[in-house]
Amino acid sequence: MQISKSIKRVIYWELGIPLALLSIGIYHGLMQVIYRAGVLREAAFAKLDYYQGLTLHGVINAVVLTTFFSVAFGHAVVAFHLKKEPNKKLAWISFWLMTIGTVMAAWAMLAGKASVLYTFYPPLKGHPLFYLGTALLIVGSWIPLFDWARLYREWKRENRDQKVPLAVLGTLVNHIIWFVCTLAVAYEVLVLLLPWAMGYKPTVNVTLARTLFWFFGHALVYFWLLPAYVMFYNFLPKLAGGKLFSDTAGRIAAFGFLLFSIPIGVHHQFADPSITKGVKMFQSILTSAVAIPSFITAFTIAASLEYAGRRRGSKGLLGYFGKLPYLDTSKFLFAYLICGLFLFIFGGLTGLVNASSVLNNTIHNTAWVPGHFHMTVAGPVFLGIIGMSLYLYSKTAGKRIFMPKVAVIIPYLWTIGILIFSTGLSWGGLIGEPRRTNLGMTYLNPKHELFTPEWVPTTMLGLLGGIIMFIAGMLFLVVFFGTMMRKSKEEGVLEFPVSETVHNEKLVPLFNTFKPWLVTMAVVLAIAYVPAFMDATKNPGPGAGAPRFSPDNPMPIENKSSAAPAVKGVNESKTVTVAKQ
Ligand code: HEM
Ligand SMILES: [Cu+2]
Repeated sequence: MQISKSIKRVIYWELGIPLALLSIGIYHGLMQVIYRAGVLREAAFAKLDYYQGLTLHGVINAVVLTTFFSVAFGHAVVAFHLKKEPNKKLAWISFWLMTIGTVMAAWAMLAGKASVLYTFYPPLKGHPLFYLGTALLIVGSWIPLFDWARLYREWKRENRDQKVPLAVLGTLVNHIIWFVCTLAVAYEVLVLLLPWAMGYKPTVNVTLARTLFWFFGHALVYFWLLPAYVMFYNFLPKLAGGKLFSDTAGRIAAFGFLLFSIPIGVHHQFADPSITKGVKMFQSILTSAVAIPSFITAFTIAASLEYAGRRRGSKGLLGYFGKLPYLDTSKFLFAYLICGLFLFIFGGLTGLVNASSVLNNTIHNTAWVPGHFHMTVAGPVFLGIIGMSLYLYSKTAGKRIFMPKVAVIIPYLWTIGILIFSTGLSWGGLIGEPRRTNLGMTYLNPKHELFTPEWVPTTMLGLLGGIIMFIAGMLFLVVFFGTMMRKSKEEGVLEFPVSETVHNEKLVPLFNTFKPWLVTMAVVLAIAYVPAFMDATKNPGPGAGAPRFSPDNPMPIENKSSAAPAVKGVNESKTVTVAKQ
């Protein structure tokens, strides 16, 4: 279909800005593996410090890129499936709020005033503009949901007995999750952190801030993932040359995420002392419930791929894997999605270890954790985002892909990189290698008394995998911006490879409406989170909470004068790796 120039332009900017920033994000990924392997034994390189780089890496890759993309993709999905255009003015207001917020946060990070990592746990204090910028980015990303909901209601009125298109359902579910979970982080930022960072309040309740953060933070991972799920259900079967096995399964999975993706955030706080065992136990069990929509998806997509393979003449139990269009440049998006799906198997399995409160003790804050989540957020999420960005841009702009053969190889190269990288980090984690630590300063420096030779092979694997990922990432940027620089060859249209379904399943009213699900969502949330917030409020820590700390100093900011000797000691011995977890 055709959409207006104005909406096209919003989409292009929302794809292009975060991808341009990705060059900084990926550069710091490479730097981290270099420091960690002990190749660099400095606190900083090119005037950018390890933690400053790690903050830029986490914020750009995992927050800015994912949020901009989800909004752009949502505009396209809603417009395409409902045949209704989003409101131009609102789309631009949302874009500008997100962009101004990003610029503010980027300035604070690049100026070295907010090296607090993307989790910005207090008592580490960042510059107020960092918090304000993040809040603006979030508020900007709320706006489209209300506009899409209006289009959805209009469409419903005109199409009473029809199923809501699955892609639209997934997009709305995703942004409802996002709206609800970001309310908590907005409260954390605006009510707890900003007044404290600006000096109006002397202390902050660290546990409460962390609990609010993870109310948001776990749901955030589903916000990352759901656009990829929309692609797996709606586009992957068609790209593979088949049909979607069950569309009802997709609806059940989407509503399952609505219920279970928020009330499980405490599984990131198994080691927080102020939260009682019962709350941890309950949320640990609910975490297992989230495996249900994931398994539904895994089986449905596998069945759809099998259907595609058999249509192409495959034989035997698993023969269909041999018949898929892995290197077909005209279907390059298939390669991105199938690689993402493959990585997700390992991401899911390692995630089960994290989710078990007992096993979690073994891997908590070790390199295992980034080993795990690069197979999710840098797996299906990232590959879905970059593959779809290229697809969406080239279709709507009517441009041919720059270097199509390279475009189709990139996801395989990335996958090989991640498999090596994550093997190194996971193995390292199991033998105690810490995450969020500039290992080159101490543990991976042979001249240092803390040198730990067991971590040489693990960090070397991390380095090798990281270099391959870096090359693949840079090649993608060349392909994407190379495509942008080309002249349009044909008229651009908004088009998606939409899959038909194998069976024409009956419309089940329960899976065609939001109301009962939203009510149940509120009930489950209250049961899971009221006790958690009560625990956190009851235990603010000694005094009324913690004072402000800067990332490079173990003494509170207010006590600078008395801290001077201690800091000197730390710098001299270089034995302390700043603990930020
Ligand atoms: C060239 C590619 C990449 C490399 C080499 C790389 C490497 C790393 C390493 C070594 C860490 C752990 C550092 C530490 O804990 O000390 C890390 C953390 C992280 N990475 Fe990546 N990464 C890459 C791409 C990505 C992508 C594409 C995403 C997301 C879309 C991502 C998201 C994250 C996040 C969220 C963290 C956690 C930051 C924190 O602990 O605060 N990375 N990365
Ligand atoms: Cu989680």
